[in-house]
Amino acid sequence: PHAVRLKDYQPPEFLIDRVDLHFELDPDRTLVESILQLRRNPAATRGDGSLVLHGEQLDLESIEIDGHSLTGSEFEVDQDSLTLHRIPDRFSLLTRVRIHPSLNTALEGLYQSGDMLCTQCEAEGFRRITYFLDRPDVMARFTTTLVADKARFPVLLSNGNPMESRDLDGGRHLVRWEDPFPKPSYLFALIAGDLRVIEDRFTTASGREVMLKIFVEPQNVDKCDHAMRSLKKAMRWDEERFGREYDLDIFMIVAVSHFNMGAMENKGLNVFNDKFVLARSDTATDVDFDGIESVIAHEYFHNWTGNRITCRDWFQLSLKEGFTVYRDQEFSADVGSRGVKRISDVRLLRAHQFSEDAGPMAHPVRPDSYIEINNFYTATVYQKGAEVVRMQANLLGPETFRRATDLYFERHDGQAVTTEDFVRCMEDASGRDLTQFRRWYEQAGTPELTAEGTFDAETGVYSLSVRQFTPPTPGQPEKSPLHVPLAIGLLGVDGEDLPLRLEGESEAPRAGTRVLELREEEEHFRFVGLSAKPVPSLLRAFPAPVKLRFDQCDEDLLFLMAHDSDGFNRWDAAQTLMQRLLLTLVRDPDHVVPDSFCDAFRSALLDSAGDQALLAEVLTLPSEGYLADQMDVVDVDGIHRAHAVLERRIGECLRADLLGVYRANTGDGSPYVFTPQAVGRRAIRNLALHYLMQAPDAEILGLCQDQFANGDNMTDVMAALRLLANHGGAEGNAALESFYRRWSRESLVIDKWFAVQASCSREDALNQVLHLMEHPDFSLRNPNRVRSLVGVFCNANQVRFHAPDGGGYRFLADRVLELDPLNPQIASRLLKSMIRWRRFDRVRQSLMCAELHRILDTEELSKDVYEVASKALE
Ligand code: BAL
Ligand code: ZN
Repeated sequence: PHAVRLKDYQPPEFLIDRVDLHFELDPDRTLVESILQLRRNPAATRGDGSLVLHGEQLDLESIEIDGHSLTGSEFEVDQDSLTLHRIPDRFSLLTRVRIHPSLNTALEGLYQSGDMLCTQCEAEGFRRITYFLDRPDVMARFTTTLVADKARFPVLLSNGNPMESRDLDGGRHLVRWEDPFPKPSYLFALIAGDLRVIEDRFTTASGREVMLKIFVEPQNVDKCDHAMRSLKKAMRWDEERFGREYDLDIFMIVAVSHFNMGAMENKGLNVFNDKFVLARSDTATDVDFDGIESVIAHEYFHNWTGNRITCRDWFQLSLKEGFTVYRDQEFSADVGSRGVKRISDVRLLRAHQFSEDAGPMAHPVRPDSYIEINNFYTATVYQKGAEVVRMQANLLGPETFRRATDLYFERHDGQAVTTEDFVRCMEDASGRDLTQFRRWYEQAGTPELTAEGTFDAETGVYSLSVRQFTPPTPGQPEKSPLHVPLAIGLLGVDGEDLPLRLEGESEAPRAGTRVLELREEEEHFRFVGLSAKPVPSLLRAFPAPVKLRFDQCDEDLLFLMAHDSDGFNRWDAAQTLMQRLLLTLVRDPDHVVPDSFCDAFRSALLDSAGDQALLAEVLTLPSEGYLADQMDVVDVDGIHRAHAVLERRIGECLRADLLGVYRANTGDGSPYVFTPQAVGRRAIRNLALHYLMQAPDAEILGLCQDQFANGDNMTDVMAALRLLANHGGAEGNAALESFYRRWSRESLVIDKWFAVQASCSREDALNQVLHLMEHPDFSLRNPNRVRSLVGVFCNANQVRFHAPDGGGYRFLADRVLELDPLNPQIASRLLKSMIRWRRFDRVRQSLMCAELHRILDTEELSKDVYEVASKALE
């Protein structure tokens, strides 16, 4: 397989103005007739005059140019293209092809999910539907006619507005859709199925009525209210915050059970993994409700950031994804708790993106080469991309940033553009020079800031020096300094914010946070007018995706944890303290957890004035995976043991306090609500139960069993089930059995049942997972099922996946090889859990390496898996 490079980008030689598609739908054998209106692109550099269309796995039946059938000598077809020679500058091309949705296990293009037919075209799936210029800079107006058996497929959907609907002979019917907005092929969608619809209406800011429809399989009609509420909230928010109105008369969402990603923003017809649509309080947890709200918003926001303005090429993926993630993060912060949202976003960034940036697949936010673009739907493109937008928003300030995004929408509406075009709008609207800032898009790796501070009591000056360094990443041995916004505060002896006056400034700014803009490798700042040694609070609200090395003593961290006006840094101080203690316990298993730690934990726990969700974040230990990232050589067993020791110690020494918090936050019998307050109460209560269950006596076990049996919502039931399953024994087995019996008909709940067992740290976890692979409900063909069993075991069960006998690695490699011919995207995503093998001890290194070689030596690997395995071994 060869790499595609950004530097080789060429504009398309032809443009497509109109596309008329006609589908005769049949799961086994669908006919696709396509008529394209093509013309030469005046902006293209002339090639040899021929036209090369993308096409894969298509059985070509006939071709016509301007009504004339072509003979075999007038075109060439190979595995991935159709080449036409000697063609006019402007012409109409008709192709007829057959495709086979029921055999499509890769879930790209048109495929069968349960009883329905659906599509997934991003990034390059449209070429599995018909011959086309399947690249995002070719934007065309689509008309789609769908013909199918009416009894089997009563609902037929595509992009845009419905224009015609009529019955045909033989029990068939026809529906025609027209999308007035030019779009790239990756935004095409069609759906055919026996679906129920939930309807609502939305009146836009300018007074237009939009029909909102959510389509689901019949058994799920009672699980759509939250999704509909979320959609309406998102539509209103985008009008208010970004001035963006919806543009069609109808907006549709369809929930499908077999889906590779979370969801897809096809124009007017968003197709969703049903996990991000369906929720009832007894079947979905708070995390699910939250995920639905943000994914519905994310896909809706793409209508402007992705669809109206799209990417010129796939290297620009972050243009739409980074910006849209930023927008959905801001939405969630506005409708929920901003502080908690920031913490959970940074937790995710540190856990996934920082580790990606430190591994063999590290790449810039705007990558410059790929073998398979599906491998680049990554935490770097999405989450770091969002941080890069956030930094620009913060550098510009809210009003200027809004002017800059208005300019972006006005200047580029209807175009396929680049991240460079985005940054230029930021510059043009603000007058700022972002030349150096652009390096954030170009350089991979997580920058490390090393800070040192000293206080001179005689002069009242606090001196801060900051060095920045970005480690080498594949293909980028040396980095240049970045433009880094560093938000800081200084706390006085009573914990209040001090004014931050830099030497040479005549006026003292107001007390609070100040943003320093770093540009050089090393910079020095002198804050004057201080009467006592301050406690510095650096990186407030996490202003840049960097690691900070700053040697702060435990006392200062405890002080920040108690007093920092910045909620994020209160949390971060607690995390640093816990991380320090845990790493000490890893190195020295005999280390005694100091009473001062329990005291600090207790006073935070009993601070009932605070936001409970924030408190739960503060009191949650850093994960085993995150601790692993802090070690040069990962000590898998030591980390697991240290984690267990500390959790048990918290449970024992704070038993009475935890029980008090548990009881104080027990529901009053009123029905489930998804509000930040209610979510916070459930979070702190279940965290208390979690610590209590680390060394449970009969009373605690009884509480947990009671919560499992009588909990009136899935958040509480799942929390108790997870604890009982980890506790094991008869109680654990009984809970798992009863849960299965109760929910065996709810596929998304059964995913949870698989996931709980896959994450269970009991010693025979791998055997249990192997046993579950034989369960009648397990299928390699359903990505959600694969993720909940195989994915969870390999990513969320560090100690068992990395068992020293290599059983976990063999298991993963076997699954990757089994899945690759079926669904390469899912296979390659799973494989990523083994690519950072160099961080482990020699025994584990050689075991992982052997499995990676076994994969790479396999014939007919997909590009997806080949790219990940080969880069891992480079
Ligand atoms: N565009 C793929 C799914 C998403 O990021 O919204
Ligand atoms: Zn997206």
